[in-house]
Amino acid sequence: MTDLASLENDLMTAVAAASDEAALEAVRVGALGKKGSVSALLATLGKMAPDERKTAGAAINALKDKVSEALGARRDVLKAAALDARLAAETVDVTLATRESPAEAGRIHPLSQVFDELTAIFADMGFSIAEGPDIETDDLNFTKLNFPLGHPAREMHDTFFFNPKPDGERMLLRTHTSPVQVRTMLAQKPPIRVICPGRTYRIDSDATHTPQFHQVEGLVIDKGSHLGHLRWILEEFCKAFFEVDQVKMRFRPSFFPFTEPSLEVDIQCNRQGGEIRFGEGEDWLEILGCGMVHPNVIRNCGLDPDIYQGFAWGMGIDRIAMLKYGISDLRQFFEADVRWQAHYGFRPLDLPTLAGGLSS
Ligand code: 2NL
Repeated sequence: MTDLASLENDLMTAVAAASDEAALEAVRVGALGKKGSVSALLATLGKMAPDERKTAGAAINALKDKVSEALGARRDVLKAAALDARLAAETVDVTLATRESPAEAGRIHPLSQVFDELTAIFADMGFSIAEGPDIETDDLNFTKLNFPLGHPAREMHDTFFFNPKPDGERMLLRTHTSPVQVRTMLAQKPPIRVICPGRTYRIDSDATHTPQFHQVEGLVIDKGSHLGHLRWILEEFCKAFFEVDQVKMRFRPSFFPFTEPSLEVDIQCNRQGGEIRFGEGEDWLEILGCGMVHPNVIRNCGLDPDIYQGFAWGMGIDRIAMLKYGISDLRQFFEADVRWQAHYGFRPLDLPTLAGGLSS
């Protein structure tokens, strides 16, 4: 019986040690197969005396059952492990690999941001955006706009002129975006509602002037457009742009060759605490010039001033961008310093909208 016990011990060890189903099958054949160790023991029963056969038979059959049961249990374990291994090895990754994030994230320049804000605000009021060339004719930049010959702006020291062409015409870098409005009036029939943002050029250079700067002008021409409409538009613009619920405005008389009457507009602000806040306080800040379009300009642009009238305004984009975003020196806009851009710039997909917030 010690032989049986040690055989049982060997077989159980072999079953436990079988690391896959093939190894386990080899153990089964070695024990229970035709020439297996347990089968060989069972074959000895026939030659035994009945008494001996009774006890030995029971013991050998018990061993056989025990080994069968252990083989079955071990097979279940190995089958489950094999299935787990297959499941782990055969997984299908249905996700797309993410793209590597850029080493450095770009930023939207504050001037581009303000261009987009202006577009959102005025598009909401039904304005179109009009653009024109930076290189203009003297006629569109000055003559059509009622600048008299000999006006200081027409002099070499204020305006960048190109060398005269053979026919004597002098092209120039536009000194304001007004020629875009002139082009609009020449090309379209009223009603006209446009804003014209863009680059402008004057010979001027110090802490508050750069030779190239940015303007946005607006123009409304219809049969009954008047300063009351202008006032409302500018008030809506100021509230939306400076992101305040109310802002007081003040109109002062002024002069421009292309408007009559001409006005300058100040908005209410608070300068206490080294920071300007709009829509509160007792101080005033000039933000734009405006007026009723001069009848000569309307006529010069092919419209009858006895039928059509309207208003226009103009402001410096650099200036309002500096005011809104607390930028102290105009020249920083033009330096292309990436560290400055990282601080003052905007995230590429945060497009300004009236519903989602202009600058948040
Ligand atoms: C300012 C003042 C202004 C205009 C621009 C304009 C354009 C046409 C006709 C009449 Cl086509 N006016 N533009 C009118 C008033 C003022 O700009 O201080 N800009 C920075």
